[in-house]
Amino acid sequence: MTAYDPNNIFAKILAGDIPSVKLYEDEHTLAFMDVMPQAPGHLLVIPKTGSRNLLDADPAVLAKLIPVVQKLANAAKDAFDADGVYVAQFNELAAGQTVFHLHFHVIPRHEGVPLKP
Ligand code: DGP
Repeated sequence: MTAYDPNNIFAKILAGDIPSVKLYEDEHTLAFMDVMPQAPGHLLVIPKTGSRNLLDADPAVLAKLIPVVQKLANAAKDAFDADGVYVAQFNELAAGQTVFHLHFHVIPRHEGVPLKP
């Protein structure tokens, strides 16, 4: 398995070296707006510890992260008056991952409205 690279973009956001629009933060987790939103309200939830993706993540980290994903999925659904919420994450380049720090996409969805490519 490829090692975690601490120079990835989300590590730089965590370090405060790259700005982001923060939505939520606690001891273990940060959530911020996606810079290339596929729909209004598209946000990302990341752990503060360095996991490359779900494949190498410590289950104890996931146990802190997933309740925040759930909380923000509900909040985004309400805030954008959405019909549903898309929650996704990708593991390795072949699966569509481009930033190699574990993250969950949370995207409010409306009936009949496709995601932007
Ligand atoms: P992926 O690795 O394919 O699951 O998606 C990475 C997402 O990260 C993509 O939707 C765009 C977003 N992204 C990339 N660079 C930045 C950045 O510098 N700031 C923010 N807020 N989002 C970023």
